[in-house]
Amino acid sequence: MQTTNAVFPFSTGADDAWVPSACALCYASCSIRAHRVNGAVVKIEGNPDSVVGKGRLCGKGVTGIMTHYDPNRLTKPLRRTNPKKGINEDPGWKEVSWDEALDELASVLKRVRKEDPRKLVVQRTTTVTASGMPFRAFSAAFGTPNVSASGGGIHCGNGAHLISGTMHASWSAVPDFAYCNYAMYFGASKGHAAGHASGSNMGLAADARARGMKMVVVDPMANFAGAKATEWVPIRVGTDAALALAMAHVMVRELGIYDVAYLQAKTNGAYLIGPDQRYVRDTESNQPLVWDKAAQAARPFSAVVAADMALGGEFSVRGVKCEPGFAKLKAHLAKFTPEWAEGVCTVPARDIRRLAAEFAAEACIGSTIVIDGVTLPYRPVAAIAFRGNQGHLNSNYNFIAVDLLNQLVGAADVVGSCLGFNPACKGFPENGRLRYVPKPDADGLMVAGMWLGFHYPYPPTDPRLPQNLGLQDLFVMGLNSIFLNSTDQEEFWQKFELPYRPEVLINFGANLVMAIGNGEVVAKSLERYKFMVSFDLFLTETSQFADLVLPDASYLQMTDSRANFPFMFSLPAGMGEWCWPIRQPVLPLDGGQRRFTDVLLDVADRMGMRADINAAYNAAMNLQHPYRLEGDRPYSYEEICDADLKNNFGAERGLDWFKEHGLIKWKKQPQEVYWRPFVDVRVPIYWEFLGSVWEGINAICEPRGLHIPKEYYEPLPNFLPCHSHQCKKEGFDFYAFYYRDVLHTNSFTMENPWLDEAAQLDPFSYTIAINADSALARGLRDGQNVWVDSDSGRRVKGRLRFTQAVHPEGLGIAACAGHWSEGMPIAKGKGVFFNELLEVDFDHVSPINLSLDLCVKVRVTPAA
Ligand SMILES: Nc1nc2c(c(=O)[nH]1)N[C@H]1C(S)=C(S)[C@@H](COP(=O)(O)OP(=O)(O)OC[C@H]3O[C@@H](n4cnc5c(=O)[nH]c(N)nc54)[C@H](O)[C@@H]3O)O[C@H]1N2
Ligand SMILES: Nc1nc2c(c(=O)[nH]1)N[C@H]1C(S)=C(S)[C@@H](COP(=O)(O)OP(=O)(O)OC[C@H]3O[C@@H](n4cnc5c(=O)[nH]c(N)nc54)[C@H](O)[C@@H]3O)O[C@H]1N2
Ligand code: SF4
Ligand SMILES: [Mo]
Repeated sequence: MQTTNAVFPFSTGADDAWVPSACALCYASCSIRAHRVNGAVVKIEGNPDSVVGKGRLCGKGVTGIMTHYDPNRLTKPLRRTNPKKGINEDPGWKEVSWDEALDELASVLKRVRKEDPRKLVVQRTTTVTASGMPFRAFSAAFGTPNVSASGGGIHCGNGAHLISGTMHASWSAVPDFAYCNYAMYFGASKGHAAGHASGSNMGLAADARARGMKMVVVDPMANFAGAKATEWVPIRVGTDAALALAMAHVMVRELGIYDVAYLQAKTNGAYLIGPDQRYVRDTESNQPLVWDKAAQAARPFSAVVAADMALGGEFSVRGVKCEPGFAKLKAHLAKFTPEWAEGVCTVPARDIRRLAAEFAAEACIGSTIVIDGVTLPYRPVAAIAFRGNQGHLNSNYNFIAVDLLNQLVGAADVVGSCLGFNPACKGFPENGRLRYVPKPDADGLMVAGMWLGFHYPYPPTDPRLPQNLGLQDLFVMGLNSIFLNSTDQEEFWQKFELPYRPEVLINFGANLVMAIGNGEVVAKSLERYKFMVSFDLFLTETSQFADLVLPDASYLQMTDSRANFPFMFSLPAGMGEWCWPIRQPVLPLDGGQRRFTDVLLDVADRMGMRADINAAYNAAMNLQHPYRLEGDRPYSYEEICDADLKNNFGAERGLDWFKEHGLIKWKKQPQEVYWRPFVDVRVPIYWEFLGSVWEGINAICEPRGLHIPKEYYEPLPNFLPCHSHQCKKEGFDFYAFYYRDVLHTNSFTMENPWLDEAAQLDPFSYTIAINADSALARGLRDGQNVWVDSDSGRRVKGRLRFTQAVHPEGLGIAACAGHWSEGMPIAKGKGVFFNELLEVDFDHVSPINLSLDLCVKVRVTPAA
């Protein structure tokens, strides 16, 4: 274990200090050092001591000064005087004191909590991870399950997190950059523009490319990852499953290359499947049976040596015909020929065959490598995906199909392969705290050791008549939900006899009017709240709907004991070090703003809820004696952070120690990073349990007149079309999609003048990327203003930018721009509001994981 050298705080008499802290311009929370001179921050750099960001900052991180000092920041609590709400409604803001504001808020919350705490909805931006712990504690103390994360999840994570969680026990997955030789990206920019552990991954990915790692990027646009790739594979939007399944077809059926030993030992590929698509189980132990080749008999999986488990063949058990899951998969793959896939995803069949052969060969099945004296499987290939692949109606299968490529060759959490983000940790060496590791359930399938979301990815809970506004307790494969903002929310709440309605919204930063879908649709959902309070930096489009706006402190004024929420969200995968950095105030409070963390505690006190919130922090932070918060003692947030740090790192390492050192780190072990061979868990290549999930959901839905299509819950992945693929309307011949700009975070940073200036110089940040040949064939001109019309009658205006780097049918729109709020004058009117084109209703989400469909078939016509 090693701590960092305490070089930062120094004084030259006048105020001149480098303060270690953490960026918050996006959720990657890179460690920073901020240079403060005479009370002003003059420079922000990456903290080279930290593993989180590895001393790097992206362009956004560098500009944080301008976000902090933005004269358009909110400085006083504001009270709405106009009771009418709407996008074009003037709220009639009037300044009020903090006391007035918090008294009103506390009295509203007290009433609602007494009536039914579930009437409170707590909504946070995904961008500021510091809000995770405090709002988790506040919601738990209050007693509401209705917690949500803006467009987070329904755009980015419902597919990605769920499947990565089930397969890699992790929020997300990346190539093991230090050893990977062949990485395939399916709609992810990890290490190039966005994604988790962004700063660290950019360095790791650049080094990997320099080392010779081949990078194949499957994307409708060669924007960031594609631009740096060895090969860009343009794909029709929303069809990743077709390509991945065809690659699996080639590997399994044409080349016969797959990792038999891995499939036997680490997947459910040997479990026997009956004609009802369910495991054939042992009558005594209820364990799934496998065919024991040595004993020539069906036996419970835990009683058989992996190498003796049959992956093929037909067997009869108690008179029931059955086959191993892998045999089912192999048969299922027959129809996904490269020729078929070409027609769906537009990637030529010969390229699909070549990519599959390259991936299979580069996997080096059977090989090992020694790392730090430990012999480990070596599979230097990875197929990864993120937001782009899964933000669709067919989200679930898209993600499963891509990860299947890793599973087939055993490239899962071993050297060089697809790695989860730190799913196993032996704990802090001095005291073993923070230990977590995946474990098997009764069927031998993996349950993640630690999880960040609302529910564990696996096993799913039993669907029930929903009590949550988002209906995730019915649609149990969904993490975040559209029903908080959808056009059909009331219809669904009535259908499922939801016994209450939302009344109060606490919003932290989230700009949901822009982040989720069509602005008017989301606005309507906000109008129905009786009371809304918004903690914000600016008067965003969303905060304009609040009754009360509370001016927050900026990240340069914050204390956060877990800058890397909950402590590994932004820690790069792969060998290296564990690292726990904090965030601390570089600047004091000024201008009438307060830290939301303190405000939440103040509100809890005013409501008489202190004992509950102390208890909730004890649970959320897993505080143990003697650091447990006691009774209703009025701790400050700094005291809670101090307890959190001492609880994990010992009495001598409290907040003061961390303020001086910035972080603590210790070495990762190969058994942690490459945990898969050491942990006896399996993952599904045959998703047997989805059948029961469907039955449970459908049993509740069908009697209420809602049919849930079973084809989304099949045990083996398929390609299912999005609405866009079925649109045959004349003139609607482009698939509009969005992608992240390296210069901007979601809808947040367009207000930053440095980033805005850079984005204006960038050819694509604020324009609509269109394939030059396709555009010319339709008589369109580069630089022309156009209308983009969706097939359901929504429209948005923007300026075309010609390029060869976008699929001939693709229309690429960067970021989440097109602001209209007067409260963000720099951002106002810049860029294109893609989400205006999106419907927000059940018909436009994945019926299994509630991911919103983010591809739209559009017509492009010249505008005046
Ligand atoms: N077109 C398009 N739509 C998207 C996306 C996209 O890339 N393009 N991304 C999607 C995804 S995956 C996600 S997760 C969502 C994200 O959507 P949001 O969670 O709404 O995130 P942002 O748009 O980044 O907005 C961050 C907000 O937090 C506020 N904020 C920043 N720092 C602080 C702070 O310290 N305190 C307080 N109180 N507020 C702060 C800012 O004012 C800003 O309004 O958007 C989704 N929607
Ligand atoms: N710079 C920056 N960094 C960020 C953020 C940000 O806004 N800006 N937001 C943060 C958040 S909240 C998230 S969720 C992550 C998201 O990080 P990413 O997953 O990297 O996000 P995107 O750029 O939206 O999508 C990745 C790629 O998918 C492509 N794509 C779109 N549709 C499809 C498709 O159907 N198939 C395929 N194969 N590709 C497709 C896009 O062109 C894009 O290149 O980034 C985080 N980091
Ligand atoms: S990647 Fe995100 S957290 Fe890191 S420097 Fe850039 S904006 Fe800040
Ligand atoms: Mo996201």
